[in-house]
Amino acid sequence: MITRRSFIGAAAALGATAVLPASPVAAASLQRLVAGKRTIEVAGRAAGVYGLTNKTGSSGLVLQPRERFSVELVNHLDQRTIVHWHGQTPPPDLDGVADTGYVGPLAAGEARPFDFDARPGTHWMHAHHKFQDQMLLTAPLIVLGDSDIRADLQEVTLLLNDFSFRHPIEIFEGLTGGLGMDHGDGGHGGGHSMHQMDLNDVEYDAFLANDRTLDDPMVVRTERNGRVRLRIINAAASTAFWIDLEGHQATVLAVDGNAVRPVMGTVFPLAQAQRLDLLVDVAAGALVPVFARREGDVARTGLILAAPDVVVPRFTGIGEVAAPVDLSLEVMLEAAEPLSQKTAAVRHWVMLTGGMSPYEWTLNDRGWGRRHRLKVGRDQRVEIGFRNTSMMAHPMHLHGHHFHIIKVNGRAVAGAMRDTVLVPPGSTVVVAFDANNPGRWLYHCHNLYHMMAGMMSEVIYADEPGPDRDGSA
Ligand SMILES: [Cu+2]
Repeated sequence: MITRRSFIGAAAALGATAVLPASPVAAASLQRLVAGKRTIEVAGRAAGVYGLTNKTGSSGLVLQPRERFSVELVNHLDQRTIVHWHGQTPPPDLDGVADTGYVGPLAAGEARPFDFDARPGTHWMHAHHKFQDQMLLTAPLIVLGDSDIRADLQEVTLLLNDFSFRHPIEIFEGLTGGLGMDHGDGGHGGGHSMHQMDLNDVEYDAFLANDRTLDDPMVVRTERNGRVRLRIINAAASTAFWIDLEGHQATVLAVDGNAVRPVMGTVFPLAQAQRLDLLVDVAAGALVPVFARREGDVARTGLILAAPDVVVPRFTGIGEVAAPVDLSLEVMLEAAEPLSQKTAAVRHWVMLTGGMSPYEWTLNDRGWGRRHRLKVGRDQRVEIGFRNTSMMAHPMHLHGHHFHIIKVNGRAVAGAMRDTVLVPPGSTVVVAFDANNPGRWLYHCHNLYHMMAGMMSEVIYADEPGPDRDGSA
């Protein structure tokens, strides 16, 4: 029997061999990652979805300590795509987006190399093209560090998705007016019941945890008195969850791939695109359900951590109504490696604006076509204040950087380092970062439907020689 310890050791050795070639992009060293179609079963029904599959046939990538991100992305879809390496900080032309104009999307059948220094932590990858996220073109991107190897915890990754049998374009048209909002028949699609107003735009058919629903969940057998590093990724297109361990204590180790000072808890908010690393002890005879409860709804998904020999009961995807996801965890977090104390050289305010009817979501009242770019200077300390004057929460993501949360609703906080922060209705969050990755970078709401309805703009470095085109591909 191969122990986990020896498996990780062997994998690390392979990784070290694989990165030996020193040339920037040596074809032989590239890992192949295929964006393609696949079929999963959801509630007893076959569902045609997309996926990102590595050479071993599993989803996404796990990189060993100090291994480069050296990937050949291959597009096996019958349409164009491009994949963003969410949480990584590569040069702007390798960010996996087409909207900034450095590169176009990959044509059907095209392969493209990506090679850069990997940033450790729990990250993920997802399409940044049209509505392909909603088709499950999402996968984990775990970059291990030396401390992970030393800690020798049992590694478990949990990728969360929202799922509909309807095509996302149909969902979007339902939201933007193709269908009325008052088809109150409890059916699927853009119409929504009153109690969900302003929390959830979309009616889904299921919520998935590693592609499975809670009536047939993944059961992870832990070691005797096992210690698990649970890496949770909210890859859902438009759903925020509460991670709920049903009263079992866990310790927050990291958020968005950045270590924090340990915080204990039993429930944790997780907005779209955010990651949460938990240390979970599974005592002898224990069973720890890891539920992801949709905010404002009874729906839930998740996986089960079970000690050896424990009988696992059946679960259902219906629980109690969950509260709106909030900043209760955010104000308790403190980065293990915060930004230095420094006065900002430039401050920008961004109002999160727009609404449901018409379905238009904007930044400072401007959609993508009329966007105001935020200008920054190389090596400047930058502060951005997000003030949400709309009726829905917006998880705001900045590409190419990680930022420090320094103020929540007017109160200074020590704050975590993140790449995505939730800004609930009526709230203000100020983030700070050092402008150390020159280029033009997207920042946007990570609710896919809000982004596609206009809630996206750019941070652009002064004197950046990059292309100056509109980006409408
Ligand atoms: Cu939004």
